[in-house]
Amino acid sequence: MPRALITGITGQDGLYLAELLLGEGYEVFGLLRGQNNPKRPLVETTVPGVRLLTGDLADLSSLLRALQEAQPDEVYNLGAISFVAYSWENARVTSEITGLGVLNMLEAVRLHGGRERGVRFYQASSSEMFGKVQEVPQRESTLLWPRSPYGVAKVYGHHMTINYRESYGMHASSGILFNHESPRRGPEFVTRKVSTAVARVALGLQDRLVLGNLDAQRDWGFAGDYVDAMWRMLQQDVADDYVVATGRTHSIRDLLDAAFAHVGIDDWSGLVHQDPAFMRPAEVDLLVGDATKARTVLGWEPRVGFDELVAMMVEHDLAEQRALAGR
Ligand code: GDR
Repeated sequence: MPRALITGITGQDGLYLAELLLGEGYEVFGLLRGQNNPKRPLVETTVPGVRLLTGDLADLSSLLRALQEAQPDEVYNLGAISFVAYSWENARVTSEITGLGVLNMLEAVRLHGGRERGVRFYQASSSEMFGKVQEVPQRESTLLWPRSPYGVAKVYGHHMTINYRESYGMHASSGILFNHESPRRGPEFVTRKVSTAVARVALGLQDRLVLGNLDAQRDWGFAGDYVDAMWRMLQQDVADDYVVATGRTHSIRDLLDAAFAHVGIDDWSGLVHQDPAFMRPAEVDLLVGDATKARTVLGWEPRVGFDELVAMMVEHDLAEQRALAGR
């Protein structure tokens, strides 16, 4: 039975990846941070087969202990402070967890004898590293130009992953994932913020939605598809870096069009308001990825398109909000 350790098990991707690995017959371990973590019940009910270990990306010895307990064949480093807007106000802690946390995990795998034991490592890198894009679409070789403390920290983790591969011969791969969403997305991210608000407007529970920049463009895919790309990367004989994206980009306005249309509202102009509080000090204007390498080498394809993704999220939130309102 192959064994996997996932950091960031409480997040959207951790849950989807755990489901995938359990389905593939893995023994799955999840790293949980902190004392009495409030997300423990979520993990225990969503993926009951996962064995939870405690540890913190800021604490190397806790990572070593987790590796000793889990004895993993594959390590998926999904843990991070992942909300870009938060990273300006909390640049230091974002750098320590999202950046230096990667070094700690790589170093723990190395000290654990990862290369000798054949441990394979996945780093969750991000399209935010492209920031002020130097090429359209963005591919593995595109110059990185991050625009947020979060993006800078992810660049550090990405290059450190490559460095451990090159310095120590570790099987360490970096997946440069573009935005990926689902009904499990946190409410602070724009897709879920919109899908929840649209459901509540349709049910008469809310009359307006307040957003920031409506002109930014993102390449949005379905998180369930993207964890499959992570797994495929670690099944390769040779570790490498891959862009994972749909190749299609949409603005926040397109997102609003699709979400409101799903509940029969064609003109949302009176329902959406803009507030500078949601604007970012520096914006990533246009992200669109070229996943040719992932398609050809990994045989990976995104299955869920933009309209289907938005419909899935709005439907989920309609059911959830109805249930909450009925309580
Ligand atoms: P992003 O996701 O920063 O791309 O990072 P997010 O959904 O937060 O923002 C996407 C775009 O929407 C604009 N926007 C708003 N965003 C939020 N959150 N709230 C608003 O009210 C709002 N109004 C407009 C933003 O300005 C931005 O342009 C996500 C995260 O999951 C990262 O961890 C991951 O690395 C990248 O995707 C790939």
